[in-house]
Amino acid sequence: MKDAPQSFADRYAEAGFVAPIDILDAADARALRDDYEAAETELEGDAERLGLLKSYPDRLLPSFDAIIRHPALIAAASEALGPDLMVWSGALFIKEPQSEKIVSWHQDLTYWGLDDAEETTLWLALSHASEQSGCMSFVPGSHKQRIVPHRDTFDARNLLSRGQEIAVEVRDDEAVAAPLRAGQASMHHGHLFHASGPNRTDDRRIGAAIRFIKPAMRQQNGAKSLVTLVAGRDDYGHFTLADRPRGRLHPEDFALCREDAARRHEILFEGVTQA
Ligand SMILES: O=C(O)CCC(=O)C(=O)O
Repeated sequence: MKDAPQSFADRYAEAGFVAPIDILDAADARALRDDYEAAETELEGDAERLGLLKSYPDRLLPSFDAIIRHPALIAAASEALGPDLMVWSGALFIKEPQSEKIVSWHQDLTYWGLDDAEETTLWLALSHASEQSGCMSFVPGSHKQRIVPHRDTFDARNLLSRGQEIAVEVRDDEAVAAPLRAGQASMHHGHLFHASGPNRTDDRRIGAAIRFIKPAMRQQNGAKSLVTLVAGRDDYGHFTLADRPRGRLHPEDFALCREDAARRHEILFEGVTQA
């Protein structure tokens, strides 16, 4: 007798990830990318605001605020976390054409200063993420371990802020690549081992890493990071709830993002002497 297909929640619980998940059609994914790239053009030469745009597209562009509330993303995140959901971050990971930038093997929750593991990432591809362009790879089942030791490399090739990598051996033959078409997403657990390679194509590889958490989570140092309540209720008040963006690239939204970035920088680099 053939086994019944596993449910989404069972696949996620067992492997620590699910991919691919259809979210947007090609035209809508393209429109979202175009909106982001138009904003990049508008901010050309302004490295500080470009950096904030990459870290907070959902706070600075109404199109990205709408995306983090997309019913298909909410449905997927709810499978892992239930009905009450906040977005803790919606930052973009971009690899330019023919870029050597990589992401080393890591577990997301290592340095975010959160007190629990009630978190999942929906990584939404805004361009094709193939093995050639540096899609993510996951080690199935590795989320069942708690956080393993990491070391900081501060390698300039690494897209991660501390160049952090897992200090124990990760065998490449244990890893599974998760290619995505533009508009598809993968979902992964905050303890899952994952990494990605360089971009050997002539197009940018762009993905929005949308981090959903349960409202009961908190920053261990008591900081009230800026988050967006995207489904259900917040009965805890552990975070600062963001309103929708005031407009497109609005100065007051930049000010809020700037303040939050300083708060998060402190959390991320706590105890680090070399930055
Ligand atoms: O974009 C990438 O290649 C890596 C992203 C990542 O590590 C994450 O979303 O947790």
